[in-house]
Amino acid sequence: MKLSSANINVMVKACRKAAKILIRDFGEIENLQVSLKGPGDFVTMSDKKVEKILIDELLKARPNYSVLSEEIGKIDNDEAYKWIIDPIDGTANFLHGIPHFAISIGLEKDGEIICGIIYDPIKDEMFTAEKGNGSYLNNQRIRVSSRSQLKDCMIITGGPKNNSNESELSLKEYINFSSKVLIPIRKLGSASLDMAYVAAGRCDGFWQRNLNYWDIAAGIILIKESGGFVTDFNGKKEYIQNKTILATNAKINNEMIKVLDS
Ligand code: 2AM
Ligand code: CA
Repeated sequence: MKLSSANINVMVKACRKAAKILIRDFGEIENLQVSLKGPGDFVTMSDKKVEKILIDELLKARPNYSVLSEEIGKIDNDEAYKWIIDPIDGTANFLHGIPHFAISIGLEKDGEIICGIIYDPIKDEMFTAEKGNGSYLNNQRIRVSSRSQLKDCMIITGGPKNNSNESELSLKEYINFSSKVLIPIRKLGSASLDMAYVAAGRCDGFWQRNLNYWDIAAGIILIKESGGFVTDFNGKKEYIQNKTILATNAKINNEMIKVLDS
């Protein structure tokens, strides 16, 4: 059992409150699939409702902190601290009634992520991490896997979106990785959960292009605090500017960079 900081407690509380709405709305999706209009507008509403609860709760506890969130964008307050929020990560899964999506919240201080939580409300899996204090799944310590040979690894990715001008590159990377691993590459549809799964040792490596900061903010600290590496495709720390992210168990980092470079 770990001791959580006040900030993690604030994040968990906000997340659990918002998750109640998310679970209730997910239960409605099945009915809407068969309706003529489909669940599109309903999901957009859901996304906004969840975001509002999260921001209201987080700012109630920390009124001076700034916010960056997928739907509303930026709220500028305190210079040092910023909540980075993705209310539903894995929106397409949610819309199709597939129970694999998450709420993701990161806390940045002076440009560095210091806390993160990723919550899968359907499986009731709460991933939390804090700088210097390790990564946890439902209060149990988690660590990255120890596999050191890429061929034995479970590798995951996401994208490309059909309007991406880097589709060809992404598909080439997919082909290259596919020829190196025995288990076919997984695409689970939620970047934050992909990173949480690497942190928990369920998967060994994750790469993706064109993600936004809110997709990866919480995942970054989870990976670091579970003993993994997070870099861009060049092995540098410019994953936000370069919009390429590689998260691994550390052991296969160099091998994955070589494949991305080939
Ligand atoms: P979302 O559900 O919040 O939109 C699917 O591959 C994952 O990538 C999801 O986490 C999805 O987040 C995210 N994603 C967001 N923007 C993307 C983009 N431009 N290209 C690929 N994936 C994107
Ligand atoms: Ca997202």
